[in-house]
Amino acid sequence: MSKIIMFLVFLASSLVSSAVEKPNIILILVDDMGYSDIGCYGGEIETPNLDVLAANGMRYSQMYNTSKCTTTRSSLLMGRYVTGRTYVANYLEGPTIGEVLKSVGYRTLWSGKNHSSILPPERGFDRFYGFQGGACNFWNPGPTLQDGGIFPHIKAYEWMVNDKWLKTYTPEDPNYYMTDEITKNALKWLDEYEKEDKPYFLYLAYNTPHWPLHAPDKDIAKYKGKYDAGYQKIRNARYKRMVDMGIVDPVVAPLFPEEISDWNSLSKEERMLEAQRMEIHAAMVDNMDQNIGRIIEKVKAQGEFENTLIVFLVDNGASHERTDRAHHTYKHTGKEKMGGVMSYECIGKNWARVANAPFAKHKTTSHEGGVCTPMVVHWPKGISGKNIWNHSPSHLVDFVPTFAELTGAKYPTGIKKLEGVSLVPGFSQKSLATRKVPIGFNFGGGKGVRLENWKLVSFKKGDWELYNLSNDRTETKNLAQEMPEKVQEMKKLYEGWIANTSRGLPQRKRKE
Ligand SMILES: [Ca+2]
Repeated sequence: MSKIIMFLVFLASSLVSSAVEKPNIILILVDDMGYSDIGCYGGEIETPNLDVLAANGMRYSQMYNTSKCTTTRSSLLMGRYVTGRTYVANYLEGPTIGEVLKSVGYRTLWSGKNHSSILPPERGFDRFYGFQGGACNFWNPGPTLQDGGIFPHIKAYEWMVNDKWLKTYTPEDPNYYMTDEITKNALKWLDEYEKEDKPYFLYLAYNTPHWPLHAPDKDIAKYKGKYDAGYQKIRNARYKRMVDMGIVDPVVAPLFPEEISDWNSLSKEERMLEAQRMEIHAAMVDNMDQNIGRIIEKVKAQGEFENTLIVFLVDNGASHERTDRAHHTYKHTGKEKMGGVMSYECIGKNWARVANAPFAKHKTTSHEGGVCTPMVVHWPKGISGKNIWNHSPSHLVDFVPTFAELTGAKYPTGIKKLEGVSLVPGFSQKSLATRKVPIGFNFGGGKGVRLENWKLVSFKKGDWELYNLSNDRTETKNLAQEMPEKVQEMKKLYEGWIANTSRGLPQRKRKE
């Protein structure tokens, strides 16, 4: 019996009938967005739909991802830490989140980005629309234009569209925009399965606001001139809003003193281009929120809103990477319209540091700006209270234990135990028992470990840094010199954790 089939047998035997109606679960994962980009986390970007979910639900202040797309997505799928630069988890170590939920009767749907090496329809997902890789041109993911003309494309990934695998995907619709299409597919499935007597798990993996910066003109127009004040002023204004909204305590979480270029040292033209980049980033986030609004509207229209758990989070902090062209030999003229199909702009490190305020650093680092994500959770039937902040340190490996507890699914025994803990007690505002297991971080040059309020972290060849997050949430006072014994204790914890994570298997290719 193959290992995968064995997991499914284990899981099927755990099928329980429950008097309580199982909730639908909508898990929304977005890509490379900053901690304070959305309105309900202090951002100036308009996100009314998420803000309403937050006002009627719960926000997390210390939820963690892995600092990078691939490891986050693999960790989320498997409920296990996937680390290193390997990009590939050991998918035979246990069932996927889709398989876990399918075993207790869920309809499992996945629309958007994959970026793991599994094929969703083979591993627990009834339906998949989306692509296998990390980033696409939002206007056209294919290698040619609709009229067959060549344009500056990124690596053209395999797509699944209308339940068929395609080597490359050039949509017929000249007005195609990926974020909208990811939503449209999800809405189509919700209609298709409306009469079915099964709860659903919808994994909505939007690629936005990842590079390249692409957004509809009408959304960009809303932000015209909004970023002309420059990096420092926008970052300070965000921080002030976070303080005024009670999101951060200025004593415990001063704004991290990031190195950011002096806006006034830029030429007039550079300032204009930089402001334009952030306008498009804002438009992408705004557009994403509009799409989330369409999903909410559908769930309400189907009478399912009260018993649908909606979770929103980001796969890693905003990206410092500077890329302004496609990955191939197209010769850029410099006259491509920014935000259009021919352009490949990104926000770069200065705006990333604004987007990640109040934290330090960015994507790929294990500092808070790399790994701490906003998380909004909404579930009228299951969350007691409204407008609540949850301050328990948590990690996306907690989703499998959480969803298993909520649905009665039994994770197989006899294999490596799950490393996460269930977030369910927090939904009824019960304090989580102090988390006894560490939360670990490792991607590329970033590594770290957190237990209770202590965090040990380093980046590239830097020394270990030690922080007490209970009184220094933004990692401004490194205690490593003062407390060498604590460093040693945390280092041991890190080494024990990393030895147990999933690393380094060869990537598996899809068979024809
Ligand atoms: Ca990402």
